[in-house]
Amino acid sequence: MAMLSFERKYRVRGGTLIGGDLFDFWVGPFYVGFFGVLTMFFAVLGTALIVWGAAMGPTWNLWQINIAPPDLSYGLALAPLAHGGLWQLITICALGAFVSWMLREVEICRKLGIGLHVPIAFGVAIFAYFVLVVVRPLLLGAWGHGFPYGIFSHLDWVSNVGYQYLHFHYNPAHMLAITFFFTTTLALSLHGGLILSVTNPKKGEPVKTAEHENTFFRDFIGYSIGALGIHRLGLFLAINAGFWSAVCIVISGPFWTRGWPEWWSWWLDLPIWR
Ligand code: 07D
Ligand code: 07D
Ligand code: U10
Repeated sequence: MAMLSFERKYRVRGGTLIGGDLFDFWVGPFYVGFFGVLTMFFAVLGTALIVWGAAMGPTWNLWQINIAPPDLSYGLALAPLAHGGLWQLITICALGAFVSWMLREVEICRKLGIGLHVPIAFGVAIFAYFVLVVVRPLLLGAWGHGFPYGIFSHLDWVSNVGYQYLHFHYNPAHMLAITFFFTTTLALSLHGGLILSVTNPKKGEPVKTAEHENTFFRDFIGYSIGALGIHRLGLFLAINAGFWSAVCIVISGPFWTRGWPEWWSWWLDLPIWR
């Protein structure tokens, strides 16, 4: 079915989570829905607050604009706008926009009658952000532990926090997260490469089939995970990358306050060596 006639067929009312028929329409290619309006509301407001913060600051250089969280001395209190209050409001807007965006994905899935895999995957990214700017600051007792909103300033934060634990690479959950990130790119490159190699043959050659795909990997590594399997694996790897990232940062501070290399002394302390 051509795309245009498919869209006409499926673009019917229903499947919304809230608001019934209100906002159940499309603008150009975009489905709107209650959560589309909510996304727009939070995104426009959040961006306006960032621009306001930039206007207060010393620079309009896009790379250097920085909206910092409150000083640690404010603890978990609300801060004055110019001293981190803006960061607090922007964080609320960001979470509002991300969660609304995810729920808009859910509504689209429901309309199409497909699974909720995409919104669930996005939920893991939101979870990692939520851990960085809400869970960890709450556990440490100050909003000042959140990361600053700025292109370069957030890099400084990552580096500084990393060195607070001497050598962040020794954080075992960071190792797991990195391994999942690397494996995700390996899996996507193998999958992208394999699909292109069978569906985009040289001129005059026929398009190949699933048997070719399976045989390639059976010849190569003795096993083929299959067409459905590689997508399950991809989602599993990517979700774990985000999940273990959240774990690696939430344990740094709330559950382990010394350098990460020291954590490994449990290995040296094993009774087996004594
Ligand atoms: C390609 C999808 C498109 C999304 C894009 C990002 C904005 C920000 C805001 C000026 C893959 C749009 C950017 C809306 C503009 C202002 C105030 C996704 C794609 C193109 N980071 N990070 C970047 C964010 C964190 C880290 C780039 C966001 C953590 C490192 C971009 C968040 C830690 C490096 C960016 C976030 C961290 C970057 C490219 C939120 C650990 C880089 C991102 C909301 C996760 C790289 C100058 C990209 C870079 C980079 C955005 C959080 C570490 C500006 C929105 C605190 C080490 N980050 N980041 O392609 O070049 O993502 O930085 O959590 O080296 Mg970051
Ligand atoms: C948080 C992004 C969420 C995004 C959302 C959507 C918009 C809309 C609109 C485009 C989680 C935003 C959307 C704004 C845009 C339009 C239209 C994703 C998030 C919801 N590290 N490290 C990680 C590596 C070192 C340190 C994670 C590698 C050093 C700290 C990952 C190396 C030190 C933290 C990772 C390395 C250090 C991390 C990041 C190598 C510094 C974290 C991925 C090769 C000296 C962070 C939850 C992530 C983390 C994190 C990888 C090195 C410190 C596993 C490969 C040794 C302090 N590092 N790191 O989390 O876990 O994505 O955050 O050396 O906080 Mg690290
Ligand atoms: C995959 C796949 C596959 C495919 C695929 C893909 C994965 C095999 C079949 C998809 C993959 C790709 C296309 C590849 C490229 C993708 C990436 C590299 C990922 C990164 C993507 C990007 C960088 C692009 C990002 C672009 C975005 C997010 C679009 C931006 C859009 C908007 C800003 C509009 C969003 C729409 C909303 C929120 C709802 C609708 C709203 C409107 C249309 C605006 C009008 C507003 C209203 C009516 C509401 C009014 C608002 C109000 C009242 C609030 C006002 C508030 C105030 C304060 C003023 O596996 O299969 O192929 O293709």
